[in-house]
Amino acid sequence: MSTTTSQPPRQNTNRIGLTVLDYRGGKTTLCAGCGHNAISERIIDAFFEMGVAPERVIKVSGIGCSSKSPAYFMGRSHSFNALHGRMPSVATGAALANHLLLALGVSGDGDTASIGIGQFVHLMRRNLPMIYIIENNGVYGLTKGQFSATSDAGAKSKSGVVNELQPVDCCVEAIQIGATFVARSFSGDKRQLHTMLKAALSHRGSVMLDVISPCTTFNDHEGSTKSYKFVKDHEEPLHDVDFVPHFHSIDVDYDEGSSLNVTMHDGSSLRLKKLEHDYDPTNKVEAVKRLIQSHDAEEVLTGVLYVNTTAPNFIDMINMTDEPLATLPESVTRPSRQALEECMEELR
Ligand SMILES: Cc1ncc(C[n+]2csc(CCOP(=O)(O)OP(=O)(O)O)c2C)c(N)n1
Ligand code: SF4
Ligand SMILES: [Mg+2]
Repeated sequence: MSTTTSQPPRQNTNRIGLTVLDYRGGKTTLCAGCGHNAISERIIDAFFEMGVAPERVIKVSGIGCSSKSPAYFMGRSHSFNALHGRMPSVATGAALANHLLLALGVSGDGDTASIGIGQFVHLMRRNLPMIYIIENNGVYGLTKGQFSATSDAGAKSKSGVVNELQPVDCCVEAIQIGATFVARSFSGDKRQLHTMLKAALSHRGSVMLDVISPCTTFNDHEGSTKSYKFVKDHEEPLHDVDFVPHFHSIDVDYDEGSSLNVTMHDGSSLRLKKLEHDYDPTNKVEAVKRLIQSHDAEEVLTGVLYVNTTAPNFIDMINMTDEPLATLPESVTRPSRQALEECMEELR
C-alpha cells in the first residue's frame, strides 16, 4: 500500500509575498448582482497583482451603498467612512498628513455629483494624488432609488417617473478642472476596468474613474440608461487598454503603428490600441468634445479619456517635506517661542 502525505494547496503569491486573500475584506452586504461588488473584486485583483502593501493604503468614502463597499476589500488597510459628500476633504487631509500613503476614494454618483459636487471639483482642481472611483448607477441606491445628478434626461425610474434634468458628466467636470487621469468604464467589463485600475496605481495625480455600476434593485429596468442591458447595447470603447507594469516591462515588445504608449510616473506603460477612432487622450479639448458628442448620440463612451503625466500634483506644488507630516517630531512641527515672538513682532 502506498502512502501519500497531503500537502496544503500552493497559493500564488505576488511580488511582496502576499496571496489574494490578504487583499480581501468583510463579506458583502450589498444586493446580489450589484455592480459595486464587481468593482470591489477588480480592486482586489489589481492591488494584489501590482503588489501594493495593503497597510500602505487609506480607503476613504462617503455615504451610500457604494461608499459601504471599502469594507468589502483590503481589510488590512486604513479606512475612513466620512459624511455624505465629504470624502474629498477627509482624503485631502489624509494625503497631506502622510503623502506616502496611497489614497483610494470610493464614492457614488449621489455622493459625488449631487451633495458632494463642491468638494469633488476642489479635489480635482488640486490634482491631489489619489484614485477616486465613482460607482455610478444614476440613483441613490441606499435610499431606495431616487434619481441622482448623473441620471440622464429622459431616463425612467422603476416607478415610471421620467427625469427631466440634464446630467452632470463627472468626466467632463474632472477633465476641465484639473484631474490628470480620467477614464470611464463599466463594472461588467472585467478586463478594461482591471487594466485601468493597474494604470491608475502608477499615476501620481488625481485619477478619476467613473465606473457605470448598475443598481440591480432600483435601476436595472427598461427605460434606465444605467442598466446592464443599456450599457452593453450602447457602450462605445475608444481603444483597447493594455498595461505593462514597470517590473515586467523588460520582457515586453510593443507593436508599433496603431498603438499609443503612455509612460506612467513609475515607468510602467499604458498602451492604448486604437479601435475605429483616431483619438488622442492627451488632448483636453478633444476629450471634452468626444464626451459631449457621445452624450448627444446616447453612447456610453468608455476608455482612458484624458491623461497628463507632466502636470504637477498638489504635494509637489506645496513643496511638501519628504518625511510625512504625521511622523515628523513635535520639535520640528511646533514653532519655538522665539519664532512665535518674531512673528508677533512683525505684526505689531
Ligand atoms: C447629509 C445627508 N443627506 C442625505 C443622506 C441620505 N443619503 C444616504 S445615502 C444617499 C445617496 C447615496 O447615493 P449614491 O452616492 O449614488 O450611492 P449608491 O447608494 O447609489 O451607491 C443619501 C441621499 C445622508 N446620509 N446624509
Ligand atoms: S440597492 Fe442598488 S446600489 Fe444598493 S446594494 Fe442594492 S443593487 Fe447595489
Ligand atoms: Mg448611486
